[in-house]
Amino acid sequence: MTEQQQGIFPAVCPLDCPDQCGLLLHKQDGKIVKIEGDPDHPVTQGAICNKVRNMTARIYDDKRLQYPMKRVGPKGEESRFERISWDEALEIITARWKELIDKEGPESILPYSFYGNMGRIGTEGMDRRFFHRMGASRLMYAICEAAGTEGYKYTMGGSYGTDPEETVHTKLFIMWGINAVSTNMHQVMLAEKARKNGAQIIVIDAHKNHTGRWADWFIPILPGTDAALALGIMHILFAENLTDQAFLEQYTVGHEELREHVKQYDPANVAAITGVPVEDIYRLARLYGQTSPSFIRIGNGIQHHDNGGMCVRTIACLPALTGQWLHQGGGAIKGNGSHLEHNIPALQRPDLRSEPARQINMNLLGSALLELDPPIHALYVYNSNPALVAPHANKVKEGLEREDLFTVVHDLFLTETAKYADIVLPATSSFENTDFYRSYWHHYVHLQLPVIAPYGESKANVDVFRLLAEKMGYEEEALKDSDEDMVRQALDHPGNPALANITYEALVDKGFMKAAVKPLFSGELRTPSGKIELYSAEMASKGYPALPTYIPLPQESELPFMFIPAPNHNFLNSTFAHNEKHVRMEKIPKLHMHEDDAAALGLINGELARVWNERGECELTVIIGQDVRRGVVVSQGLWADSPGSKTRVNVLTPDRVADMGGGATFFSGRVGVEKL
Ligand SMILES: Nc1nc2c(c(=O)[nH]1)N[C@H]1C(S)=C(S)[C@@H](COP(=O)(O)OP(=O)(O)OC[C@H]3O[C@@H](n4cnc5c(=O)[nH]c(N)nc54)[C@H](O)[C@@H]3O)O[C@H]1N2
Ligand SMILES: Nc1nc2c(c(=O)[nH]1)N[C@H]1C(S)=C(S)[C@@H](COP(=O)(O)OP(=O)(O)OC[C@H]3O[C@@H](n4cnc5c(=O)[nH]c(N)nc54)[C@H](O)[C@@H]3O)O[C@H]1N2
Ligand code: SF4
Ligand SMILES: [Mo]
Repeated sequence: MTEQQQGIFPAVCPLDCPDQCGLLLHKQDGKIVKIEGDPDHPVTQGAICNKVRNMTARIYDDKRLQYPMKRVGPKGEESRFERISWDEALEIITARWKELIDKEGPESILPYSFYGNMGRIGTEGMDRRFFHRMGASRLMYAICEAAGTEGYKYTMGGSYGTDPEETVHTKLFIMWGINAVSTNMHQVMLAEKARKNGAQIIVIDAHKNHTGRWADWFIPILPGTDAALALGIMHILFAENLTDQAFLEQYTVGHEELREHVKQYDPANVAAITGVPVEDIYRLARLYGQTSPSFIRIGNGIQHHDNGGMCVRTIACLPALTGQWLHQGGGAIKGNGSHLEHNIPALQRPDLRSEPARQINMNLLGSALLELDPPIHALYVYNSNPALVAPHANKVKEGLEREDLFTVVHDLFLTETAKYADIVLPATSSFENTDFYRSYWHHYVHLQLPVIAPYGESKANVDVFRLLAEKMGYEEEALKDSDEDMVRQALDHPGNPALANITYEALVDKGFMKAAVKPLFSGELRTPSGKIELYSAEMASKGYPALPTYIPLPQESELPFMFIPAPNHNFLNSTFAHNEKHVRMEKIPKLHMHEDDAAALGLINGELARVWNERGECELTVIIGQDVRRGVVVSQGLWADSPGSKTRVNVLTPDRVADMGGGATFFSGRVGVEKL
């Protein structure tokens, strides 16, 4: 840690947000007193969101955990905890684990984590090494972008998209299923620059939220039907000769098959499926076919559905039809993670695992805890708050309530999940740790060095796993590596020349560096054919349609409303849901509903409604208007419980798994709504 007690220190935002902003931390008397954007960061340019501008309130929140604790009351809401020492905590944990490994085998232990903090050595470094060495059950990290990432990969060979900095040259933006004003604000800033040079902005969404209101043209669509709209656009592009034939011939596979295939998606059909009027489908297709450069920002919203993988796979074909990948600022971004890929085997060391182990989809945590055979007897949760974020929350809760389940939670706060823990461990914030970060949207890699001392007795993930390894008696050198060793190992990646100049030293010197990603489209992709695969033999071999296809959502019940429980503006998933300042900014948990639906139910604006289905119920305040279609209701944010409140929207979400990647289907559920 820097010994300086005053000054301004460079930092990176640790949150699971594509923007990964450069920050400046103002420190006085050893404490961070102000967080602002780093004006020298080329992408984020000094602008940051309100969430992080107010994050000092979270770092020094008096509810922050300061020392390890053990549970002394029953599991759950009422749970009471007692302070213990780190030694005692580590002893209790490892004694229990050793006993389980002896009696039940290591697969009876399940790690559960996600990206509460995006630092790589802390989220997919020492932890992975430790659990590989142990032989624990493996977690399938499928809660966020898995379906869309797999779908995009069939078309484009990996998470390779446009460099967002180039989108200042774009003339047409299609923000497709992304609430970018709240979730990717710097893409909005870049689009604003382009707008000054005449760019148009189209938003396609199920909800006219901040982003829809910002658009030049907002296109409301029925949830889960976006693939049909994309196929309708393709139909018109081929029919009206708006495709780039030279590009299709040189860089794609299957354009002739696609031309035939999309004849069935005539605009009248597509209008009936999507709820988008025929004239609008023509207008959209022609604008897309005639404007260059055009850019599609593919959001997470469209892939949190049963058909999400195929939907993203389909939209990802569009830029190829008009040859957009060869135009500066043209193309698409679903994610850009593959451009910056570090040396994953060197960081995670899967070779430390001696036997293959079962893999458990994190979206199925409830059933995993209740139904798996052989059962899970111990859960270790870090960087995640599954009691609030995982689907089918009542099932998760029932699983966490199991008396015979030994649960450890490592977090900064006593989260809803931690209330079910046997042992709670206090975590440092990212500004107390060393780690490297790489954005999944822009092309920069950042290094964070500790700026402040650990809060209370809190420890970083990496430190806890090193201690646990020692206590388990694991001797491998990889479990003793320092933070710096691990950053070096991860960045040393001959397989990705774009990282060649990015070393630990260079990052210490510069703070952040841009990866040397080839400008524009190189023409060589990591698909089986090396080309953009409009037709995918690989998909066919896995039982998917080889060509982009609209697959209707299964209708899970007869309940009248499709329910979209999306993220909100002032939280980040459930992060900040425990912090007063952010809760105040967000006010109350709401349910957006069409005025005609509300009238039919006798609901008036601002009234509490009961929202329910076969999985659970919650109570939300209805906001009535025309921002959603009839038959669709939208909530925003993953709210923490307050006494007596029923605001956990995930009690309503399905734990069905999407078509690809084991992805979540948060937005494909149905609910009933009634006056309370
Ligand atoms: N402020 C804030 N920022 C965040 C987060 C947060 O919680 N709060 N979370 C972070 C994380 S982890 C992620 S993954 C990203 C997610 O951010 P985004 O990529 O923006 O994804 P979502 O917000 O999940 O959904 C985006 C939009 O999809 C719409 N939608 C839902 N179903 C459909 C559909 O079938 N078709 C269409 N066209 N639209 C649909 C929703 O109404 C919503 O407006 O944001 C990150 N940034
Ligand atoms: N209904 C609905 N549910 C959703 C979504 C949705 O749109 N709608 N979005 C889904 C998506 S896209 C995602 S990505 C998931 C996100 O799910 P999670 O990754 O679980 O996200 P958070 O709720 O932010 O919880 C992260 C936790 O990690 C803790 N943490 C932060 N830093 C550290 C650290 O360094 N060490 C440790 N040990 N803990 C730390 C934080 O305090 C916080 O409690 O939620 C999913 N759930
Ligand atoms: S949450 Fe996103 S927009 Fe806000 S500071 Fe962090 S990276 Fe930037
Ligand atoms: Mo996410």
